[in-house]
Amino acid sequence: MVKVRLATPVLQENNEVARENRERFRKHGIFVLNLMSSPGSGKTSTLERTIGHLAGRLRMGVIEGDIYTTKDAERIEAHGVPVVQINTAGSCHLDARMIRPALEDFDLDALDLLIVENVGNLVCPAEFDLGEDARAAVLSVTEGNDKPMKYPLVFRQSEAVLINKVDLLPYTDCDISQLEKDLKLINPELQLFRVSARLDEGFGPWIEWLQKKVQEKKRGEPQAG
Ligand SMILES: Nc1nc2c(ncn2[C@@H]2O[C@H](COP(=O)(O)OP(=O)(O)OP(=O)(O)O)[C@@H](O)[C@H]2O)c(=O)[nH]1
Ligand SMILES: [Mg+2]
Repeated sequence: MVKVRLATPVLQENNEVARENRERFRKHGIFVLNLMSSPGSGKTSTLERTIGHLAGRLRMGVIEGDIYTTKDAERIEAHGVPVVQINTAGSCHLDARMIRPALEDFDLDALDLLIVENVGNLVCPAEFDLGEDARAAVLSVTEGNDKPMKYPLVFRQSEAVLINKVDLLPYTDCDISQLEKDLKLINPELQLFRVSARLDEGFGPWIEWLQKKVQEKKRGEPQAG
């Protein structure tokens, strides 16, 4: 019988640091969202629209996870929001140990909401707790209807899914009702939001959901994440 132990210590250590991060967020009353998706679904684009809608309503910060570049962080910085870039130097996901030092660059007392854009990947990020309160996924209608069933973990662990690029629906073979049914089969609790970051459409309910989460966190109500 072959014993395989490799992954356990890595994940165990990650979970310990994630607990420390979570405690730190609790002390400061910050709601933290881990945003995940495959490359190009529209994490940064939906984040930019979210920043626009929340301006003057919530104090927001962003952590950008990217393998090598600072391109996404530059896009966020242009909106005047505090942003910290983490380059994972080849790793396909963020982990809790990468988040911990990045927090030193924020004034945590000046934040209500921290959104972490994870590395574009539909598999690896789902394995690593960062200390967040909730996870959300972006899924664009151009990716194919089979993606929820093929990559269920990220959707099972998310509380919300932004179904993005709905402006492109006429040009795809996406059956959005079936896509939503499949997502609900994987996770009946999922909140689904149809949006177009390109057209800035459909963001109202998403913004309400985020604001509700932030208020719950401020009141010290338990978060599912
Ligand atoms: N038509 C259309 N294009 C979009 C929409 N949202 C994003 N895009 C485009 O999709 C491409 C990828 O968007 P990003 O926001 O950079 O995607 P991302 O998930 O952050 O990508 P990575 O960080 O590389 O994983 C860009 O060319 C966007 O302009 C949308 O709602 N409609
Ligand atoms: Mg991005």
